[in-house]
Amino acid sequence: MLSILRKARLKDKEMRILMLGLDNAGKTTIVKKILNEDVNTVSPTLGFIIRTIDFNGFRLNIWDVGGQKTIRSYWRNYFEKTDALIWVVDATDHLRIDDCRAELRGLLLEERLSGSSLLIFLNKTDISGGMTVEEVTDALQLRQIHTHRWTVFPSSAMTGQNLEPGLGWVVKDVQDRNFGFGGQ
Ligand code: G3D
Repeated sequence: MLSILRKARLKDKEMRILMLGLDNAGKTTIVKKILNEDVNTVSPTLGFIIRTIDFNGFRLNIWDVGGQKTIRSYWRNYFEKTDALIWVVDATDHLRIDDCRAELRGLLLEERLSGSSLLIFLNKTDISGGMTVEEVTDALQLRQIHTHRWTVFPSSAMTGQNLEPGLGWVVKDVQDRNFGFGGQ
């Protein structure tokens, strides 16, 4: 049933994308950069923000939900009908990478997210000394994920590096999953 609804929505050229990650990873800044807004004026997201982006012929409804520890238990309220999960990792946050792995692992066990594509933005790569894609792939044990199609894009919300290619991957993967290769 859910998959029928999902396909109907895709026919309407709409996708629902949930953007999650630990607080301070850069979620809100990424959305602002994609929308060409000033990235120097972000304040922590306490609730959630929904932003709509027209991209590659699709209307992407991106739900940016705050990541502070105290509000992570509310994430589950946003899972319904999610086409893709964008998990944002702060490449410079070595200290919380285990926390980051645990939160991601918990999310992937959620049944309501089972049909979603997983894009990982390894963000803040404009800052030197951050973790590499290889290091984060190991630290988050991504190769053990067989329940979701996933990929990692190194990104920067400051320079805009890889933000559009990342969204491009999401849109294509959601289409392919729902309609088979070359979906329409
Ligand atoms: P969140 O929505 O995940 O909680 P924010 O994170 O978007 O609020 O970003 C948290 C801080 O990281 C912000 O700095 C923001 O400017 C910074 N930031 C986000 N993405 C990048 C990036 O790619 N590169 C760099 N260098 N900084 C980034 P402040 O100083 O406002 O806390």
